[in-house]
Parts: sequence; structure tokens; C-alpha cells
Amino acid sequence: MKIVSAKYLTSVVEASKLLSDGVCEFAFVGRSNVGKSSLINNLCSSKSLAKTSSTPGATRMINYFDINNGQARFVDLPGYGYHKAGKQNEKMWAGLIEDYLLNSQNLKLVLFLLDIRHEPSQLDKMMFDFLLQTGRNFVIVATKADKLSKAQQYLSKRKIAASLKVREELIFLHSSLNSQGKSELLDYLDA
Ligand SMILES: Nc1nc2c(ncn2[C@@H]2O[C@H](COP(=O)(O)OP(=O)(O)OP(=O)(O)O)[C@@H](O)[C@H]2O)c(=O)[nH]1
Ligand SMILES: [Mg+2]
Repeated sequence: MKIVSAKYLTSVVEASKLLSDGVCEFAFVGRSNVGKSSLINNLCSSKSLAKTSSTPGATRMINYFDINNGQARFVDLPGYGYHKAGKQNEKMWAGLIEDYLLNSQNLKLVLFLLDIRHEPSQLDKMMFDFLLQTGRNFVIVATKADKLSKAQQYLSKRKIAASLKVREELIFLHSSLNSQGKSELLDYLDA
């Protein structure tokens, strides 16, 4: 997919307001601070389309971005596992992610993000199990690849595959810092 234009569309905070106009959506799911918003910006070659922050909890709503004037949409979901948010907010955001995954009529593919440096946490595994139960198409993106050497990256990929019991072909390595893996991911979204 060649992205020639990317624009912020709207944000929603309840499942009843999800967009349902048949435009195909790619959703970004992962724990807070894993790099969802940065990945969206990197794929769109933008520095500021999606708000990023070194403090976890930057994305608290479902944020929709238009790709190529109606060709597709990127959906930035709130991060889970942000404890400082307090139990109530944490519950609400997790509920919002689950509502979206269950109810979106436009969702074509979930990009499930994991930090390449860490094995999936208990929470990651719970969210991943939930994703499997929804039967949605997904790929896994191991983020922040620039933090590891090439050799370590491939080791990590193998560990993630074993931990989640998925085929290694479903795991993409990516860095928003140096754009490693960007064109490979865009090609996949195209297909
Ligand atoms: N080195 C490196 N840092 C990254 C990369 N991607 C994201 N970061 C950093 O990680 C932090 C979190 O990135 P975000 O994109 O805001 O993460 P998020 O998943 O959207 O976080 P929430 O909105 O809180 O759920 C920021 O400080 C980013 O600069 C990457 O590929 N490499
Ligand atoms: Mg974010």
C-alpha cells in the first residue's frame, strides 16, 4: 500500500459510536507505550499524525485516521496495562478495545504489537487470547527493533512465536526510529 495522504478523522469513546461505513480498517493493539501511535506515524511518514508520548497512556480513545481519502483507515486503540490510570479507567479502556474487536464491522486486520525486547506479559497473553477468540485476522509486530542487534532480533522473534504459539511468518519486525520493516508491513496491508 502506498500511503499518499493520512488525516486524523475522529475519536470515539463508546462502542455504539464505532464507524460502520464499509471502509476497511487496520487496528493497532498493544500495551501502553509499546509504540502503536509511533508505528501509525511511521507507516504514514508523519511525525505528528498520532500523538505519541514517552509517558504511557497517551492514547485513551479510539482514534480513527483516514488513509488515501477513503481507501482505508488506521485505528489507534487505547493501550492496555497502564496501571497509573487507575483500575476504573484501565477497565474502561480494556472494555473499549474488546468492544471494538468484537463489534467493528470494518475491521480487516489487527496489528498486535509487542516490544521486541520482552517476552509477552501475562496481560499480553490475555489480550492475545481474546483476539484469537474473536477470530479476527491478525499479524504480530515486534516494535522498537532498533534496540536490538539483528541477531538478537531474530532470537526474539523465535521466542515470541513460541510463547504465543504462532508461526514466525506472522511476526513482523519494525522500528519507528529507522523505518526497518516499514515497506514489508505496507506490502502486507496491501495484500
Ligand atoms: N527506539 C524506539 N522508540 C520507540 C519506537 N516506537 C516508539 N518508541 C517510543 O516509545 C514511546 C511510546 O510510543 P507511543 O507510540 O506513544 O506508544 P503507544 O503504544 O501509542 O502508547 P499509548 O498511547 O500510551 O498506548 C515513545 O517515547 C516513543 O518515542 C521505536 O521503534 N524505537
Ligand atoms: Mg498511543
